[in-house]
Parts: sequence; C-alpha cells; structure tokens
Amino acid sequence: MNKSEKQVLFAVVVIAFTALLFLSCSKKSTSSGGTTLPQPTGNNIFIQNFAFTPLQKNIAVGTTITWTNKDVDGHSATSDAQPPLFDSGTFGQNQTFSHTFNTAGTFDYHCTPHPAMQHGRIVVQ
Ligand SMILES: [Cu+2]
Repeated sequence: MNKSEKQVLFAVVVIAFTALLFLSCSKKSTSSGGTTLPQPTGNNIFIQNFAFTPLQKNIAVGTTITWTNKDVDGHSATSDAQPPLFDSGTFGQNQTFSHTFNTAGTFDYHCTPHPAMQHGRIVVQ
C-alpha cells in the first residue's frame, strides 16, 4: 500500500466513524424526545417511566387520589411520614391504589422499591 492509498483509507475510516457517531446521536435524540407520555386526568396519578406524573398535585380536603402503575416494574406510593400516612405496598402494571386525604397539609411520598425515584407531593388545602 503506497502513501496515497493510505491517505484514502484513513479518510474513509474517518468519514465512516463520523457517520456512525452522527447516526447514534440522532437515534438517541429521537427516542428520548419523540415520545409523549399520556397524562392522567382528574384525581389520578400515573407512575410511568419511573416517575410520578404529575409530580405534585394540589387537592381539596376529602379528595381521593388514585395512583395507577403504568410500568412493567412494580412500584409503590408510600408516604414519607413516620409512621406512613398511606402505603400502597408494591403493586404491578395497570394496578391501582387509592387514598383519601382528610386533613390539610403537604404530604410527600416515595416509591419503596426505587429509592432513587423523585418523591411525589400532595398538597391538601
Ligand atoms: Cu418505583
């Protein structure tokens, strides 16, 4: 292989590598930004993609909140209070858990199986 052949080969490798990088980056951006998750209505909270949706909900005293697990993985809705004000225990895909909030206050809660999940918040007025 002479010098010019080597230069051509080098150029081809660089172009191929750049194209590969570009492809993998563009794929990533479409998968993360292209999907719109369904939003719950009424006094419902979805647990989907390891997140409480919406993360915070403001309700009136006496309102019943229903959590629905949209993920394949089991989740829980467990109040941060000690002892917990409510605790769903781990529940599976498309299963629900409900709790009625009869006192005003701010009630943070978490997912017991996934401590890294961001805590949710119910504000009762
Ligand atoms: Cu979880």
